[in-house]
Amino acid sequence: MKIARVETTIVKIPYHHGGPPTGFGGKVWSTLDTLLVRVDTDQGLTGWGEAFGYNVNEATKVVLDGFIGPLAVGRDATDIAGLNHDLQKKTHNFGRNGSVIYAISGLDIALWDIAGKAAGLPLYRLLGGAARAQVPAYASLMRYADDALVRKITAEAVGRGYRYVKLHEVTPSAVGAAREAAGPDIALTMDANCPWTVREAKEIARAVQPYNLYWLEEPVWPPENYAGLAEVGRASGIPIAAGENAGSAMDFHHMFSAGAVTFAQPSVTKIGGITELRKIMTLADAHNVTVVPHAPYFGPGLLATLHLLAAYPPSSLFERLYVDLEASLFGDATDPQGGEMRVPQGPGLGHDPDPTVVARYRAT
Ligand code: SMN
Ligand code: MG
Repeated sequence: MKIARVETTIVKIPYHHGGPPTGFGGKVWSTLDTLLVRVDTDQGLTGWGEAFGYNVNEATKVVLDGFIGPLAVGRDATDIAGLNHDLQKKTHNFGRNGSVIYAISGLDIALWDIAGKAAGLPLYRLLGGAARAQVPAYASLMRYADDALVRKITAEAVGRGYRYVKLHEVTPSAVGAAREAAGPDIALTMDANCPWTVREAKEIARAVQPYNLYWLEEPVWPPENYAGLAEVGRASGIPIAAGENAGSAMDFHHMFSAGAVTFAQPSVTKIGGITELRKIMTLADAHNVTVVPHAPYFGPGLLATLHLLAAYPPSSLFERLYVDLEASLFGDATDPQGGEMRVPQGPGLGHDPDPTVVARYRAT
């Protein structure tokens, strides 16, 4: 079975989150955007993947359309690991981290979808998972930079059944506000997105100690300062989480060797897809690290992450970005119920993007 075609579409869906317009990476997000990767085989099977993402969707699309897609056409669609390895080697000098590996990730997810469909099995079964109906999720709040809003939205997320809440805030007072709203029994985490020197990070970590954080995520600049992360973790006793900005399993090897993290956060649409993420799960096991994938997205990457978690024995968490979308690519499959996400039970990823939603919200 050969890869006959690789096609990309960007879908932009309006959303709300209970606060004023916000976003990540210096951009205000008025829509939540998904880069869909459709792969057709010469045997008539179609798979769907998702490549990261958001602010670089247009760039990743160009890489898929002009570089990775053409390299993949004509290759054996069932040789997923072989093709992933070959593409990584061929393209290494054009970007081990960024749009090139994101493009390979989207392709890899689509090929796993095809493999599941060909076998007639949900992906988590193919990955060796037992029947598992749901996985617990954490509410990943947008950045509000407003303690009153943090208090309100945290209370709302807990009211919706979440037992785990992540803040994208950078002040101890915001964490205090969230702790007050959540009460003592909810696991609270703080994602700073790499702002501080090691010394500054240690000070902030000391200041948030009373709030009993479940993890502190990416406190240090730059993200690959693994020794710095290890130092903050040691000094504060707060478990450190990181990994969404790593580019490969080898990056995680360095991270784990430095003792940098308690929680590893590879992102399936960034790291090289399901193939690369599974390597990291094995590596993490050997280092006594728990994988909690980065997954603030709503396309096939969300579904792929659910399958990976369903096939991952240590108990872990799904990251559900705490926003409400105007429309969903997969009906109610992207909605949590009582703080848990349902694991799709259909073949492959379990759902194809709804063509009416794609047609209505497609940007390209
Ligand atoms: C994040 C990164 C990129 C886009 C959205 C959110 C954030 C997370 O760091 O961990 O979800
Ligand atoms: Mg993060």
